[in-house]
Amino acid sequence: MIQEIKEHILNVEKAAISTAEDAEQLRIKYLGKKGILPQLFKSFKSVPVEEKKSFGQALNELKQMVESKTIKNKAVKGTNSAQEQLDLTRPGVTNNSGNIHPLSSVKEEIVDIFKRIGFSVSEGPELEDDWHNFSALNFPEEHPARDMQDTFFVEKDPDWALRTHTSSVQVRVMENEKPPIRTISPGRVFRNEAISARAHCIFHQIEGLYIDEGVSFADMKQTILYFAQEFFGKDAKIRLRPSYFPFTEPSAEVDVYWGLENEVDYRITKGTGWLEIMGCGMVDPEVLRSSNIDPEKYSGFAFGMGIERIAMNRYQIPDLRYFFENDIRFLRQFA
Ligand code: 2U9
Repeated sequence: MIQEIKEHILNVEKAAISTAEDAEQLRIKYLGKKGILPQLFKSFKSVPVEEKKSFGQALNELKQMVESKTIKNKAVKGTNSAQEQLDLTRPGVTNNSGNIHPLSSVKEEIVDIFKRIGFSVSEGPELEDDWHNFSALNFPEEHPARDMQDTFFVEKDPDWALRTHTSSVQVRVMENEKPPIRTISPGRVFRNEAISARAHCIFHQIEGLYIDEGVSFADMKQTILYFAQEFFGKDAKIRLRPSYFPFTEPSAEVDVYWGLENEVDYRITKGTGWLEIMGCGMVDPEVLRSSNIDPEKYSGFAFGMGIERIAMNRYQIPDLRYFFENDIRFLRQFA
């Protein structure tokens, strides 16, 4: 019996297999339901005890031989045509995968920095009503931002417009959640502006809001310094200049020290070394009250930045329009 198995092993070893069909034939002959191996396994019972061990080993050797011969040949010669067999001289298949848009990667980086200190991310509609975009944020009726020249209103219904900032999302958070609120809202915003190298009618913002008992101007400064050092490097310094926004009081513009070494053209820091990166301020008590948050009990700070502006600086992009043209030669540089 063992001699018979050894002959099978030799036969399988010698078997010439040039197509998947040959491999399948061999598999059926040995491993098929009525094949040689199942028959041999059946006869195992009648083998004398002292021969069982070597019989079993020989059977396993045969089985492995058949399996390796059939599987290997099926994979390599997965076709019947000799011409179509593996051709190692053929050029490789190039992987044409896309890459993350520079605005998305800058946005993700900023979002991650704030997530690390407990901010959640909130999103909301791009088409907004007058309340969430303007009134709840303390914009007076006659404020120029409400003007047709700055805002894309829905034709025939001036109560609806494309949001001009993502602060509207944060108004919705204030209406639906109780303090403590710590949230950032990244998103697309729309302003009726002439398109140029420095301005576009569509751009992206990230705004942040922190409301709790006892939140102070010092908390705001420290949070912004933390952001600047995470994003621009641990030596980054910031300075605040007084400013005005309807929704914050007091308000400030934030500059980060960028130095003059990177000043390839005078426009970046205008020769001062300081680069404007965002606006911020303490949330106006009237804004808290509009969303039913008691300003006697709670205070908060907010900030906002334009993602294009930060990305232009990070990648030294001279014209904001590149971000929106989807020119593959521009986008591939960020792969
Ligand atoms: C609520 C209350 C206040 C968000 C803020 C700024 C300052 C700001 C601009 C930066 C450049 C917009 O993209 S930009 O043109 N934003 O300077 N934004 S404070 O203030 C809020 C937000 C939500 C409820």
